[in-house]
Amino acid sequence: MMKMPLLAALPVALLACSGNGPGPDETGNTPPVTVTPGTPSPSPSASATPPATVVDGQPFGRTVIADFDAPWAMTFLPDRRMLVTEKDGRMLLVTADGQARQTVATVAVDSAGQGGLMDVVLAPDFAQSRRVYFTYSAAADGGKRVVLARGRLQEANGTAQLTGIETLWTATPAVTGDGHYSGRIAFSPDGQYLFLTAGDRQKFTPAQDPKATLGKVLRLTPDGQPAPGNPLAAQGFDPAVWSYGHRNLLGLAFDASGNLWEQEMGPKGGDEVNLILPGRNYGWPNASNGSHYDGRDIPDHRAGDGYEAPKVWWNPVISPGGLMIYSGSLFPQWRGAAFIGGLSSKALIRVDLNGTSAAKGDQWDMGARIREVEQGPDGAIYVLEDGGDSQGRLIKLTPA
Ligand SMILES: [Ca+2]
Ligand SMILES: [Ca+2]
Repeated sequence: MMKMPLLAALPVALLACSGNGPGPDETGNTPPVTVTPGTPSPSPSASATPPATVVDGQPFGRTVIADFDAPWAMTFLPDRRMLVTEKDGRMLLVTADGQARQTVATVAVDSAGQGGLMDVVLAPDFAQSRRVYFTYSAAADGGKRVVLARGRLQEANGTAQLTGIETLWTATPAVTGDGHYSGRIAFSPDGQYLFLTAGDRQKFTPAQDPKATLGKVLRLTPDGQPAPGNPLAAQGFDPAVWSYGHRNLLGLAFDASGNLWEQEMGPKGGDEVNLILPGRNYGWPNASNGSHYDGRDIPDHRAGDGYEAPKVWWNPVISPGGLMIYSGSLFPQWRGAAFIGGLSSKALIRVDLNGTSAAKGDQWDMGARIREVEQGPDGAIYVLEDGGDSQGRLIKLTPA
């Protein structure tokens, strides 16, 4: 059941053009078009990186740890327990073996469409502060927006609770619609800065608007203020902006050298892995190796167009849902590689990083939409199935 033969896996990759699947999906501006095998892919380009081979679940041994209701993100505590978010607003504290759980917070979220409780990350000083950072979508004047908040994980007599929850930052402006919130968090390796993604909310042009924080990577202090010295503040941008021209950024992670990597969903084609550099413009919606769902072309990334081109891109899309850069010992051959959870592609995807360059690695069929990828304290790779509006499993991957 969990391992699919190669022939069964191929249609999954071909259908990934649709960028969709059951449940809420982050790829589409309009209802997706199902592309049948053999349809020419849009926007062919000589710069295409070669397609990764889709293989079955090898070389992994798989252990199902637990089930959740539409899980979105997870992170490990120092003691190997886990915090897991569910779309409807629950944050759960789960034992390492998955056998016991308790709700530590129920966040008042707007969970329509792609909205809900999203990322969860520990403060760099969690051992002392017990602080937990998280993102969610909420209604506001004028529409909806993504919110960054934090609280303290307090435990007494076997009961854990997230206390003193405070809102730190909200995306502006609030706009209508239920899509492209993004909301991924990554602390800088020195712990001084909190990087956060805010998606274009399916409104396209805010990604190029200096005053909007939509379609941006933000750099904040741990208290949620725009970080001093952000690269575009003097040019009239919102002072929180670190980079811009992004679409739907569902993965953000630093590598061991301190490079910041981001992945985002393209439109019809053109999912991207980007190396995030301060002040740079990544092109959306003016440049993309994909095209609009209604068939209109978007100029591909080209040298000299003024936009940062992706280091790796996919056409057909993989619909990247989560990003982890591996540093463990169980898979020494992949230390330093990026792992991406694929939604429409129902895959785990490896991207090999080498300094500031990247190349496609394997794409393993997982038989389910993968929302989140984490490295465990044991060096195993943990994946969370999206589950759409139903159950998603937490699966531990170890060497076969
Ligand atoms: Ca995570
Ligand atoms: Ca294009």
